[in-house]
Formats: sequence, C-alpha cells, structure tokens
Amino acid sequence: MKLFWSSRSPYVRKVMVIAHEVGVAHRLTIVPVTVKGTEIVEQIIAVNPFGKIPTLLLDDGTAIYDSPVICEYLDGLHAGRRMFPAAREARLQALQNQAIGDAMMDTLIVWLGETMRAQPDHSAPRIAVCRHKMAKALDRLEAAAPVLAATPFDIGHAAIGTALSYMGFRFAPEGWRSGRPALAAWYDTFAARPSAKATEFYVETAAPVAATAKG
Ligand SMILES: N[C@@H](CCC(=O)N[C@@H](CS)C(=O)NCC(=O)O)C(=O)O
Repeated sequence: MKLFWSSRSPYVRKVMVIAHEVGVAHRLTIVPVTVKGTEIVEQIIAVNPFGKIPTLLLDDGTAIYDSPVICEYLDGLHAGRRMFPAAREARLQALQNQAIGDAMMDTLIVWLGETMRAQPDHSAPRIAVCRHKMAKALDRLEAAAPVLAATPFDIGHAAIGTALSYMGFRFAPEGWRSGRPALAAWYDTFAARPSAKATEFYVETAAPVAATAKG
C-alpha cells in the first residue's frame, strides 16, 4: 500500500506513529508529495477528491482518508494491543483525545498559513484567535496530563503528542512548555518512544524522491 506523505504534515506523522506502534510501517510505500492548498496535485486528487495528505492507497486501488480513518485501518492489520480500544469508555476517551490533537493541528495549520501570508493580507486577529485557542487547549492538557500518563498509549496519545511536537517544530518561540510542567513531562515520554523518534518532522532540502519506509 502507498501512503501520500510529507515530512512536515502533522496528520501524516500521526499516521506514521501509529504505523510504527502497530508494526506495519514496513508495509507502507512512502510517496513524498508537496501540497500547498493553492495547487491541484493530480496524483492525489485522482484518488481523493480533497487532494489532502495523508491518503492511503491500497493495492486494490481503494483510497482511505483522512488520518483518523487511516489510523483505524492500520490498527486492524495487526494482532497486538489496539490503538483504538474496544471498550466503550476507553474508546470514547481515545477518540476525544484524537479530536483534541487533530483540532490543535488544524489550528496550527491555520496559524502557520496566516504567518506565511504577505502583509497586509495576513490577519493579525486570526493569529490572535489561533494563539488563544492553543493556549486554552494546552492548559486543558496540562490538567489532563496525569491521565495521559496513567493510561496505555493509544490513538489519542499519538494525536496529542504529534500536535505538541508540531507546535515545537513550527512555533518554537511560543514556548508551549512554559508553565505546563506535567504536560511537558508527559510529552518527553512521547518523544522518547521509538515510533516518535522514527517519524520526526523535518524540512526537505531536495526535491521529493519516492522511498520505502523502514518499519
Ligand atoms: N483532516 C485531515 C487533514 C489533512 C490535511 O489538511 N492535510 C494537509 C497537509 S498538513 C493538506 O493535505 N493540505 C492540502 C490541501 O488542503 O489542499 C486529516 O486528518 O487527514
């Protein structure tokens, strides 16, 4: 199966974290792509009308998106402990945490887009709203950090860890750790996992070349 991929996409990284956690990363053929939202990437639109990454393309031509659906699909390919818990309470908690992590990513992507927009088009009010939403989310996660630390790693942990990592990658000067020691300590345990180490963000310096992921 092929995964349309970028080293800078938080949603892609969440999928890759899950792929490593469940031991299927070696089965993914990585197809590096650049998506800007201002250009049509025919290769992806041909299988996903929204042209977004991640998109997973199975060998039979079936396309799977978006990242929550891809993660759940990958979680069905192994016999180990599930990243999407089966028990109702645990599943709801995991899905809620995934929604929080994904919403943080959505907010950071909007924020990044605004900062990249040339003045005077760039919207200071929109940036202020994004910063405020992130501060609220981070404060909430600081309070929830003991629960994150006490529960087995699942899709919610993967999403929140990836979102925090993206905040550091794109907005390091914001210093999200400051005043949030419990969340920072939990994040360090996420960053130390082999699945996180194998999937760190980076900015490509050369043109994308197709490669196969090592699991
Ligand atoms: N909800 C989607 C979001 C995916 C997404 O927005 N990906 C961005 C890259 S980080 C993208 O493909 N943007 C290109 C576009 O919107 O045309 C998911 O979870 O997979």
